[in-house]
Amino acid sequence: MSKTFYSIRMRAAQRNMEVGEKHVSGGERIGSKVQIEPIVNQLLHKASNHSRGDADFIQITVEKMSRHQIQYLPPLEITTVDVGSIEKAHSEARDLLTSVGVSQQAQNIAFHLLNSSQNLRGAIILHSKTGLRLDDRGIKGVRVSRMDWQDANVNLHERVREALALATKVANSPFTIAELCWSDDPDYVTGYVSNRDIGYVRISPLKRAGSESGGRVFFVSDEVDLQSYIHYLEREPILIRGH
Ligand code: PML
Repeated sequence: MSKTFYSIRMRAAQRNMEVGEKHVSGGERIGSKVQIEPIVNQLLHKASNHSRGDADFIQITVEKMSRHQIQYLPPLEITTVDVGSIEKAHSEARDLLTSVGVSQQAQNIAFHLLNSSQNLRGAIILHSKTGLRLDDRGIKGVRVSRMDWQDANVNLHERVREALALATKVANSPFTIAELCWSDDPDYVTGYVSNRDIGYVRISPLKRAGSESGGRVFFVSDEVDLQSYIHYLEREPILIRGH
């Protein structure tokens, strides 16, 4: 009999009657039955200790999955580029995006969106040439879900571990040209550009400390089948193995 796995995910927010909901934190894990409790505790801890503020709404979902559905992937290769200024970091990120075929126009739109978004729960999908936004999810965006490391003890900082698993899943789709991300956490200024050829290139500082702007943009090819792309990102389980 095959082992059962569970998707365990968390979302935390502040609820403000006047301005609506402020996204605080999210988390994605996959585990076996005995791992559910420690994973729920870890996600609860993450939701309750975030520099975007105190959550007054925390939702944790535990959902059974079949092992047969799981696809296993090796992680993208990590490189780190530490430059002295935000200007140089943006220029480095733009050079990488250009090298993989993202147009200047799409880059301009992506940088503008990430600089001005302070409340994006999921990712924005942009056409890599025209820069047109293709998803219709508004500030909710598309939340990449159902991915984790096979070995929870992988020797990486929690934030890098989570972002690398997500970037590896995104890069694995044939429709992804590249991803650009920086955190909306005011205490964290490192971000990355990634895809299957360049790997996961960490770049710092992509924003000024104290800013709550940030999020993720996925640049996609002309051939994208949006429905199956979003289904893959949101629903198809991926475990990352080896590092
Ligand atoms: C996030 O935490 O919201 C995204 C983190 C991106 C960068 C992670 C890293 O340092 O590699």
